[in-house]
Amino acid sequence: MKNLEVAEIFRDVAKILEIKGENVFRIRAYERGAQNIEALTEGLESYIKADKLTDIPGIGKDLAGEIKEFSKTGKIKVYENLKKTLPKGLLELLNIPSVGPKTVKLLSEELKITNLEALEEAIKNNKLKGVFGIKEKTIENILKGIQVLKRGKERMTLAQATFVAQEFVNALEKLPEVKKISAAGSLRRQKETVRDIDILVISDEPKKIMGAFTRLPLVKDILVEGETKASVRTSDDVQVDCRVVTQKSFGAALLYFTGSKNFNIKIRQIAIKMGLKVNEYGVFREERLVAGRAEGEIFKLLGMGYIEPEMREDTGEIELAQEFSLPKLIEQKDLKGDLHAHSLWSDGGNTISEMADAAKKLGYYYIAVADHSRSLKIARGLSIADLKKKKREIDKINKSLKNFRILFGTEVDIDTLGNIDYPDSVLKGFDVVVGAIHSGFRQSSQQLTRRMLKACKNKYVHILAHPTGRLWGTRDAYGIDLEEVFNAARGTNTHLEINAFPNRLDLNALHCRKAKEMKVKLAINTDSHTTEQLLSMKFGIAVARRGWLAKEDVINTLPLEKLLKVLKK
Ligand code: DGT
Ligand code: CA
Repeated sequence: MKNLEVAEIFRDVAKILEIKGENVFRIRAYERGAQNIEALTEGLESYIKADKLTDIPGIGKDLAGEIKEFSKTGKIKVYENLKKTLPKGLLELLNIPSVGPKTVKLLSEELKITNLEALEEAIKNNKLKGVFGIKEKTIENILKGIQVLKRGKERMTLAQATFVAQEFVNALEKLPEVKKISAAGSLRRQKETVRDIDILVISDEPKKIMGAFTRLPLVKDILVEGETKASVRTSDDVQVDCRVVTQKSFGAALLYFTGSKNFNIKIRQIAIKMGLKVNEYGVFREERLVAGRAEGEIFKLLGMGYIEPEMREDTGEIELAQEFSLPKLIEQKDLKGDLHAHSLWSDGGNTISEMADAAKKLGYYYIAVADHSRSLKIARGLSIADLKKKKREIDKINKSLKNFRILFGTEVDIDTLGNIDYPDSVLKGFDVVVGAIHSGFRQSSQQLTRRMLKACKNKYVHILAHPTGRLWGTRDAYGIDLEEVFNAARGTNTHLEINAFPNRLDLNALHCRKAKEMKVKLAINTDSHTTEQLLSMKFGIAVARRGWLAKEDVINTLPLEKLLKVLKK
């Protein structure tokens, strides 16, 4: 159980109660509970064990009971029941940035607006203008927020798609009729978002596979069921397509269904020039099958090197493959550590020691525990006095570790004017300083860019975290001039981050290519708040690979001593 999960539920309860116009004291109680849980330095489990939940300020008998319930069942009934009392789409309105419970209440009571679509319609028909003093600018922001949310609904994050696909693969793999199974489509290309999941199976008994696939417990509706192809929808409304092919066509089918579409078109054109025909069944000369079992033999036949799925977008990779000069893409095993993680010292859910153990188990040699800085009160940013205590704890643990080092880090706030939240005298004591913007997202592009440039110029800021601030489904990237930031970064030996947190993936793949072109080195970090989140590294790797990065382009592939040298500005 994570403290922040419980806090988030309590906040949601408070919001629902406010929409329903319930007792103010009850609303406040949940808000205060949420706030105080966020402020804890220990996990809620340890309070349960010691039977001391009610010692937490703001946690009375009721809330304590709900925390215990969540620990046992993963749910809180009060919350589940409350959700049911609201029209289905209403809670979603709360997810729109700049829309709070008061507005939602007004919208639903006065205008009978209870979902995103209705709100969008109302704005388009000018129904919100002049109502309850909502300003023109706010309406504009609401509309923008709706677009972001809607896009988030149409496509899922790579992490969600990976999870759903894995469930299907795990279930199907068990069938004796399945000889081989692989994801295809945008998921195999590791695109940052995925519309639907494509799965490819080798089997000589397609009917059995189709039967099993469409009857899996995860499946809610069957959209299409054919002899060798079926489409289903899961209970989470994710569409999954499954195709069965024979062994001798597997490579051709994998190539075709991995795409992308533009990539396929270019490949087909190249084949035609060579007198060949490529389709999902194989490569044919006249009517004779000349290749198809494996992707490798098809690339070879077409006179090119093997193109990794992540690169297949027809943005120059095919030409490089024809010259056999594709980059060797970075892999997970190249990484030596993670340079951005949190602990219970700020808003994380695990101790420094737990984070270090988990990182060590992943095969890393270092982890920078970079907790928030003093101004970020909401995330329990550390005062200068706290930093001294934290440093002592790190030193002590490091003494007991072999072949692994906890780096004393900070995710330091870059304020609205570009000032850094700790003075240089404090900054210079850190091993790793990760600078980040957490406020003033609505500033102009120039202002935001200026903040980043100023941070680059600071002698002690090593890495700029989640540089564009994008949160998939919640917030678009803010308009910084990345090219200018890359220039400044190169000039000052500052590095930019690929934040691997599933709804961030920031920088994105295109930014990575640009950074590489401009000779800026990047760090791939998870921004983990718990030990499990360290596993998100694979999504950061996906972005890097889609951005054509090699091991040399990423600083946390370096062994510790070299890394520390590279960080010096
Ligand atoms: P998505 O699902 O929107 O995230 O992206 P994809 O790439 O998975 O697209 P999807 O599911 O429509 O199709 C899977 C693959 O099938 C796609 O990457 C390439 C291939 N494909 C689909 N439609 C066409 C087409 O019209 N022409 C060609 N050459 N290939 C296609
Ligand atoms: Ca797809």
